[in-house]
Amino acid sequence: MTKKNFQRYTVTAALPYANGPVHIGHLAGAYLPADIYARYLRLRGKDVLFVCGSDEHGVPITIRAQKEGITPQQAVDKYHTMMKDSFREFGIAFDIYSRTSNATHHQTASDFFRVLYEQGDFVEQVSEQYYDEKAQQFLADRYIQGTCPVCSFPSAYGDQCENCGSTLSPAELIQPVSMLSGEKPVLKPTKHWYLPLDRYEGWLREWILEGHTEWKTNVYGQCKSWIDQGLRPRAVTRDLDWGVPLPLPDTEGKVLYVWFDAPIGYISATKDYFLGKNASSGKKEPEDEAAWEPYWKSPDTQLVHFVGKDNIVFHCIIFPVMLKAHGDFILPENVPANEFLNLEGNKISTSRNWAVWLHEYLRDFPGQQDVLRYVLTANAPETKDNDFTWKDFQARNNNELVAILGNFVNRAVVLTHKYFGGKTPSRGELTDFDRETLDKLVDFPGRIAASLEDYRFREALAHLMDLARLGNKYLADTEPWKVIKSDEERVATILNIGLQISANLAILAEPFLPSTARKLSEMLQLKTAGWNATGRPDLLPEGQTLRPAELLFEKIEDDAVEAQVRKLSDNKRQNEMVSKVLPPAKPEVVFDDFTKLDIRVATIVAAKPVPKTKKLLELTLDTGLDTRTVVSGIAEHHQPADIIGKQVCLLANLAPRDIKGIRSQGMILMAEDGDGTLSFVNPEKPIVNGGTVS
Ligand code: B3M
Ligand code: ZN
Repeated sequence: MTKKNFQRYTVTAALPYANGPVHIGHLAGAYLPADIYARYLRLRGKDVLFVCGSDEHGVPITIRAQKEGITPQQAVDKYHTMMKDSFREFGIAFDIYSRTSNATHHQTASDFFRVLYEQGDFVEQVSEQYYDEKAQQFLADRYIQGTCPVCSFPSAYGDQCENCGSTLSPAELIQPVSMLSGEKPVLKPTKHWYLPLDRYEGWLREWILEGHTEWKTNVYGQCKSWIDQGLRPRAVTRDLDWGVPLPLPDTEGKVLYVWFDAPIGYISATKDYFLGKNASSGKKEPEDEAAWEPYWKSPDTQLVHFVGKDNIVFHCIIFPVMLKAHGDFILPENVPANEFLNLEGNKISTSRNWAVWLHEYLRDFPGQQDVLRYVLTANAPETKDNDFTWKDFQARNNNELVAILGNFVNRAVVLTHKYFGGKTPSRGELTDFDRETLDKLVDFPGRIAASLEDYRFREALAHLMDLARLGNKYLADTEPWKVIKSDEERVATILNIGLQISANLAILAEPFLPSTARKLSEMLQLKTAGWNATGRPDLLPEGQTLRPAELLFEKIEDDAVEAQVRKLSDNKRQNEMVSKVLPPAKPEVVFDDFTKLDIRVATIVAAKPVPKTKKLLELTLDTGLDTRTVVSGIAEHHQPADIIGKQVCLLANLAPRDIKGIRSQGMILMAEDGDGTLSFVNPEKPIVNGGTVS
């Protein structure tokens, strides 16, 4: 396929769910490559709009809200702000970071659905789905738990077993239970609207498999396998009370499926941008109502979606089918999806807290955002899953950023201050080596650009570092610090060349390391900007004064990265304890079963260890009815002296047992923590001994 010359670019990065903070996997998967690409296009003077926003609908949000005991709106408000801040801190230069719970989006998504509905693009179908009669609600797959049919794990979800990883459907779960009420759900018919993906199979084959053979192999391969397996109609509506309501009569309690509305969020965000709402770049003033349209409708706009690999099918198959069915919109030109980034050999996991959170990184490495941007790009999971390790992070900072890029620029600026009062010296006659070096410089912008335009960001960054290496080697070979003793004019030429290479680096590094590039430009007092100026050896005018030298990067010491590794293993230990101890749910009981238990409040009046045991205490209890002895296995958690006088709950009618020769009459109720420590269950205020618990 010949490359088209596009006038305009719409660059999108996946809308992250507003259900938690952002971690390095997000950054490496979609946001960094998208940002590098958008910054590069801007440097080339292209008309580019870079849009993103929070995905605020769907079950991931309602589950999070439920966990935190807040409303879905409160949850998305909280995480939207947090994510927006993290992206800004890391220099992800969206033109707009919008959100799907806003009015523009609800309107845009409803309209989109209605157009497809009116064109007859959906298939309506009634099916049986689990319903919670107590909560009076249909249950999303994630809201149903039961025993996994594959591995017998007792708390598998309706869509997946987190123990063995099997993909499930709710009907397969053994003894399904509603997570809303704990009741057994019932099957009930419900109507939904389906997008008949199967009807688009021929078109998808032609458009992707024949028309986009240039897509990354991981993306193309996934698309091919989806298409070859045969596509099935996919429901685009859900029974849920959080989302974009269906714009059809008599459909109360139904909303658009989050994966239907979320990609439309890119379009809504574009509209919001031109309406002057939430715009981050402040570039555009509110304009006429149709100003957004060329970015989504004009065939000379290149639409590019940056996503992680779990989002490929939605951006390469489902959303394009929606766009195609609608008819008014352009299709993505490319979806340069990345694979996954692992962390220290394990999959990044939010629930297991195995992650490097951006807000925590900022606290631990203030001002060092570009270091993380560098490491995540140098090690990006572009063609296969990759591993982030703190050792590699440290090594790349110390051996590459500090030792090559930072060292080169610093030498050039420091020596200029030392020998020429900080003024860019004049270039005299060039040696062959000078000419060779400058000839090489000319090639770099084109090489970096070619890699970027093919979405090979690691390679582009490697070229950039090669330019810094070229500069570093040039100074090492020409040794101006020695030559100064005999030939000041020669040193002037050497440093001029060193500074011109530095100035080129200041522009070429901008997409990758924006704050470093800014610092460097200021230090050099570089007035020229723009990609088209690069490659030239005269970006800095002779005689112009530089600012004082400032270190671009600092060494990262062992203890800083060791602390990070320790933090991760602490999280892991904590997590293993919690998941190990929590026993599975017990089978249902009836109220009569419970009333058989005679639970009473009692006071411990005496306590002593049971000889020759580690765990047992012999307790004397005033139960209000009598004074009795109970042997309890709490000696590892409580000292006798500390518990005398405490009120406890006693299972008083438990059949007596002889333990180590002592007759024990009853059992004290204890609550067990995640790490196995035991704590008394006692009334919140003093209660008369013998008071019942029910
Ligand atoms: N929110 C899934 C995710 O965060 C989803 C992406 C939407 S992109 C339109 O990975
Ligand atoms: Zn399982």
